[in-house]
Amino acid sequence: MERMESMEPITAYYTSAYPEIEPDSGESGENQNQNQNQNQNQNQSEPAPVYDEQLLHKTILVGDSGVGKTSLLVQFDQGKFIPGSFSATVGIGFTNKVVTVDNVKVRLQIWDTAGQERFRSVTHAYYRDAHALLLLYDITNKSSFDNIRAWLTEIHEYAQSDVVIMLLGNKADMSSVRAIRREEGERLAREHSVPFMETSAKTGVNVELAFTAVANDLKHRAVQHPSQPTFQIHQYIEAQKEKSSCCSYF
Ligand SMILES: Nc1nc2c(ncn2[C@@H]2O[C@H](COP(=O)(O)OP(=O)(O)O)[C@@H](O)[C@H]2O)c(=O)[nH]1
Ligand SMILES: [Mg+2]
Repeated sequence: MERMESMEPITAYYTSAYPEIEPDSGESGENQNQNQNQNQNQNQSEPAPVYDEQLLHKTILVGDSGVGKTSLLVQFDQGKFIPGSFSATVGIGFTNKVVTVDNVKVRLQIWDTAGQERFRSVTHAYYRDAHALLLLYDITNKSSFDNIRAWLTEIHEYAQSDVVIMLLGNKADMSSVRAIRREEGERLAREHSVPFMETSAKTGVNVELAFTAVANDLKHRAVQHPSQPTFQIHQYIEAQKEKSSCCSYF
């Protein structure tokens, strides 16, 4: 906890609109902008914002000790599973990852919590500037699932109201000793209106998808135009799951 408090605060910001330049209309950039401004004035509408690739999205992994937070991050970062528990010190700090969404680079700064896995021990400031939270339980460990409600209470109390939350049931490769059925995870997620999937840091199943879905949501929120429909993360996940249906069954 002390260590977390002594960390540099993360500054992340959302930018508003830039004028959108249409490619190859045969006019110079200046004229284009002028025309566009005229059009805007005529239409009385805002230009569609362009995503700023310098944005850094603070993303935090939370959940009980032993659910596989560090393993999940290592699998996403390095594409491998390193068996055995990581010592607390390995989990401290963050990993920067770039996820490409619709041809733009979405930068995630992923923080792995270690040693703060008991409620009320994660500093509140740590939640406050989070853009996304991946909340993990272990499908073989009932208490890690039961604690999800308490984690969510804490998150709703201290995180920004528009934080992107995703519930993950990890260790899906261990279905023979499963303690929590997938439907239970789905039900809990529905109750709290958060997206859900089962992952395995060991086999890599759905690990990429979990982070990509979050990156997609963050990207869409950053350029959200009031007149456009909001990004539907649930639908995105379902569509991606269908595409790779070979691998989402355990
Ligand atoms: N079979 C299996 N074991 C896992 C998985 N993820 C983590 N583990 C193991 O669970 C233990 C705790 O993992 P760790 O990443 O240290 O959990 P953390 O305390 O939440 O960071 C370690 O022994 C990992 O090897 C998984 O998806 N499948
Ligand atoms: Mg850890």
